[in-house]
Amino acid sequence: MTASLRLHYAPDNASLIVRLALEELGLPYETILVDRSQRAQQQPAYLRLNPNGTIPALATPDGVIFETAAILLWLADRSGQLAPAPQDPNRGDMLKWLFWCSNTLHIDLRQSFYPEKFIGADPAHQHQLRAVLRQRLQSDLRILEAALIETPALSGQAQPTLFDLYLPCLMRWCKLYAETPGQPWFDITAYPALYALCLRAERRASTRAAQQAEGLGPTPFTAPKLATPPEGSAT
Ligand SMILES: N[C@@H](CCC(=O)N[C@@H](CS)C(=O)NCC(=O)O)C(=O)O
Repeated sequence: MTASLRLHYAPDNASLIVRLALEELGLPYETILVDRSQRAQQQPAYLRLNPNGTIPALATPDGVIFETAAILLWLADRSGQLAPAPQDPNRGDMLKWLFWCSNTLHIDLRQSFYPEKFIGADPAHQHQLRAVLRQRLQSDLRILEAALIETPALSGQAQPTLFDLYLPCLMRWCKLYAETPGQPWFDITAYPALYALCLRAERRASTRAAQQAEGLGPTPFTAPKLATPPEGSAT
């Protein structure tokens, strides 16, 4: 039988967050590799799915959904899991932090991964942008840590929320891709609530499935190493 959900993914890309959600929900799905070594995300076949050329895209019976946060919200609403329902008093907190993760933290990270897309090819300009982003990311992390302390329901102890899936991946990428060689600035243990959330994530079966499928290594969120995936490449 063909699964009705098809995740267009590349290892250790934002599609990892969606994989974790699909695993957590126990939904059957297929994965289709977007071969970044061939820049498949910019080829016409993929651009027909997601005209932005960004990974992930999730093909569903309702059509293709792109944007990680939109996919997470769609899955949460359809399943009745991972997030408060529309009438729940906690819904507003979930929405505001989900949009913040996607519009602020994820975007600040994305700019530090691909400075050339935002400031051009000049290495001096890129260096300057990265320095600004480092400050921004440190501020983002302080804001996020405070939010997790002030609003504990954002994270689920027994039942994970979508933040328990989204945030560990963002923390992984802070360490792996937002630091410049020889200039470490990110220490997850400086943010105890975020650290605890990442430790919980590493104990879940959904993480084990993703570790295996994408070669994420033994401590993918608290002490990440570059992925060694069985297929495809992260960049
Ligand atoms: N706003 C997008 C961002 C996704 C994103 O940054 N994807 C990266 C991989 S982690 C990507 O597609 N990079 C390839 C490229 O930009 O060419 C989302 O939330 O889905």
